[in-house]
Amino acid sequence: MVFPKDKVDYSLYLVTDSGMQPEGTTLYSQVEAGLQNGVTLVQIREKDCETIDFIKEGIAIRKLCTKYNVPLIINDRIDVALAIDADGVHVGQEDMPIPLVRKIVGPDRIIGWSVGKAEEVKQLAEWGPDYVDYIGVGTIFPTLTKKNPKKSPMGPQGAIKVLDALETYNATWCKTVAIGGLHPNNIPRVLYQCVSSNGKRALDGISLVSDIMASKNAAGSAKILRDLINGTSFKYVPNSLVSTKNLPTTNDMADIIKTVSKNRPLVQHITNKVHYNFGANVTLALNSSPIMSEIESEVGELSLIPYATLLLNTGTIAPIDTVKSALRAYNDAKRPIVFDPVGYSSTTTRLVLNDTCLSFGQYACVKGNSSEILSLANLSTEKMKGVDASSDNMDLSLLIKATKAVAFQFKTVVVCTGETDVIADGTNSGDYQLSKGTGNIPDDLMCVTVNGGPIPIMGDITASGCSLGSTIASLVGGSDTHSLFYSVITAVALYKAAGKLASTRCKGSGSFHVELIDALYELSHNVDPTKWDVKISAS
Ligand code: 3NM
Ligand code: MG
Repeated sequence: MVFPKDKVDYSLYLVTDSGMQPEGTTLYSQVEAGLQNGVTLVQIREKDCETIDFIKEGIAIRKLCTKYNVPLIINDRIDVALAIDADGVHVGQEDMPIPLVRKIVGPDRIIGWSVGKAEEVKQLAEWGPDYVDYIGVGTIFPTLTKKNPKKSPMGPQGAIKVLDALETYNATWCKTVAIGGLHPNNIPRVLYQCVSSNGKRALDGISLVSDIMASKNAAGSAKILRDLINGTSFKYVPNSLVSTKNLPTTNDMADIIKTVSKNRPLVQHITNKVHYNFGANVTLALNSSPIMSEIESEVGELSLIPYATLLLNTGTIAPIDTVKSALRAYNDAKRPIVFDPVGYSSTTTRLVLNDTCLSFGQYACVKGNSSEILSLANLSTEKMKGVDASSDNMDLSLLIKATKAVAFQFKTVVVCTGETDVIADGTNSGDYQLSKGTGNIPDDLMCVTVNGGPIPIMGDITASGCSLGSTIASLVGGSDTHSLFYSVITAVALYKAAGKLASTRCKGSGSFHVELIDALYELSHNVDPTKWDVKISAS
């Protein structure tokens, strides 16, 4: 009797790889340590092994899995799976075609399939519920485990596309596990972000090799993974991720600015050269401390300084390894990261670079102009139609739709800048859960607009948009007692109010530069948001 398909728990799926286990352990002892500490499914994966050795190992692990009542899957070798009476097989795109696999293994055994692209889901749906029972979705992140990798890492965003395809084709029977480069530092983020765009489906589990197989303490490693997978709340900023209503009061906003002045956050800028001096002065005007550092070896220390915050602006980019280290350091320290994907997809280089940044970090806030946010939301063609065919009002509704879509996808607060700024909260209170999704859709997200009328001179100075990034970073980093959404709204409103004030005082673009810093200084030292000339509305 094989393990009943409907009883399979995909949550923590251990795939073996002989040869990586540390001295003093065996493949068997590593698998047993996993099974004793929360592994719910085991796959034996042997790529260079004599059949006789595969069979011997298979029989031993078969007994072990039976003892712990956990199903056993065999990678690729259908003959071995049948010979040792495994509960299922796992095959890749270039292995035996699924209909033939099903013909051989019969209706009851589990069949798993490796899926690396959303397009592959169509085939799975055409075969229908009697063929593929689950898919391994990957490669998510780079891994040294898979020799000769044929796929480049897809990141959480690639996995979301696969989940979306399963929803599109209504493949409700098919379970999903993510695989590739998964470790405790990224698993909560992957589980949190990987939700289909209709909110109905999340991953059913995490599949991995080295985190357990190569561990000197496999029991301890499995326990850590189990706890993360059982978790329901991902905390990546000191601020609350719960906002009870759309709009902060003027008291909330005043309190946020005063708290920032008290805490004086360190704002590390990894930014473009044009923004260096202005961004540092804007940060200082807000009672915060700028540091313009791109030194990889110090990001760890900087991220541990109380109230440290990272602004990552991709206008001119630091070495990608520095960026990845900084993202890792600030995420590990649970300190906020604000991302400004400059020229998001204007060239292929920028697209790859920005997507890499997006796939390697969890952001507190993503801030972009309308074309950046529309591209991120994959709505830029619609935008062109909109510009041709419709009123400004229609345009704003498209921007709101795009802002919400990006916020939902990256589970972050998104700011889309323009004459009317749009801010949407996609953080879902930091909640995550296997399988279930969020239960809402992007259109349901809390969203506000901030309007102060046109300030055309903003476009006549350089780095004015980048410095909104500095302002957001200062406020989210310094205001730990308030929600992330409120802190971002306050930053956007403060910056707009200062822009308005400066535009009435300046003589031209040169003095506007100076007046803007003066106005930010004034509004954050003499705090009274009731006097700001901006309108914040729920939308
Ligand atoms: N399959 P680790 S990635 C076995 O992308 C395997 O289909 C992959 O190992 C795929 O957890 C992978 O050590 C290796 O990164 C995963
Ligand atoms: Mg294979």
